Amino acid sequence: MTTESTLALPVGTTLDRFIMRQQESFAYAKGELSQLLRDIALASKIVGREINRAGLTDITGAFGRDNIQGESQQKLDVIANIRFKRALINGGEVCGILSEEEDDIIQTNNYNGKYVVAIDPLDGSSNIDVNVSIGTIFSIYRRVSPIGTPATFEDFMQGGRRQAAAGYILYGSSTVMVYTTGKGVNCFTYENSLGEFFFSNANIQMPVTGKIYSINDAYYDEFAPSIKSFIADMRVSSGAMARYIGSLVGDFHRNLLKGGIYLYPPTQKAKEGKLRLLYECYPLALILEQAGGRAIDGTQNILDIVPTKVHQRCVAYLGSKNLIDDLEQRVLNV
Ligand code: AHM
Ligand code: MG
Repeated sequence: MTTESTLALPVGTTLDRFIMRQQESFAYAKGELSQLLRDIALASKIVGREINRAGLTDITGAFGRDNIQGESQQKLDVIANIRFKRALINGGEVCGILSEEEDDIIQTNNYNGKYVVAIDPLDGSSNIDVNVSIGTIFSIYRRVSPIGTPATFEDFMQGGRRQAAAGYILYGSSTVMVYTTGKGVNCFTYENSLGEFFFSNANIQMPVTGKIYSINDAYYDEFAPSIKSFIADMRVSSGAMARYIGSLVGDFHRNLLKGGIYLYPPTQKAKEGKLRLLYECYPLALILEQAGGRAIDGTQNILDIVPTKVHQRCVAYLGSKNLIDDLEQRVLNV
């Protein structure tokens, strides 16, 4: 569903104006969420600039420390984390942040901030040093803790359906920001010389089916028979294409526009899946639902998963409706 004011906005409208106009369609909106989205866009411009000149400065490679997930942090992971935190703290709308890069909830000391943000500041770490697309993924909630107090664990444990907004930034052949506030999915493309995001794809609808499947084939032997049979059938279907960048945002964005499915089943190493629920799967699941696609963990809609941990992992099948319906039948009928 897209509001009339959104529909009336032409391609080429700046992100700031779009956000302002969209705000008018929410009764009683005071502009805090709008400001928060602008803060995220600002940080993404700064991170995008750092990424673009990464090879010229000493910011590629490992930082020399592991994050909470036991994964090696890259220097750009750390820089992106600092940039997003700074923008969100200075912006003042957020009382707490959950970042993939930090163990605990980050208190911003903005006790009057009405929102919390869960974020993967730079996703696709293995692609950072080789000029391949990477991204930022974010999820926004209205806090449930009282205004005037620090953010709480419960603020982040509300579940996917209570997201106030969700989105991602893809630093690819061009930089795009895609987000939803629950009224459709819109995409904005960054114009480098002007330093602005411009409205480029209105009310994105995912094709109901597709030819693309995206999965790390190296784990094939570890997959359950239902997943293997799905992949086997995809391979022999007419026009099928395997496409896997290894950057979730890039794989997701391509499939969103062209139709297809992204799969990260359980593996021996990642028995609960690899992707993170709060700042990878929930936001992409909301975008999919808004765009007519589906996101499941095999047995349920990802948005219905009840969270228990801030860095919880999740099995993820994200894609076009018909492909997910097919996969779901196979998984459920074993
Ligand atoms: P990260 O958050 O450490 O970057 O890991 C998430 C990434 C996703 O972007 C990508 O889809 C997936 O991990 C790739 O995993 P694998 O290399 O196991 O295929
Ligand atoms: Mg990630």
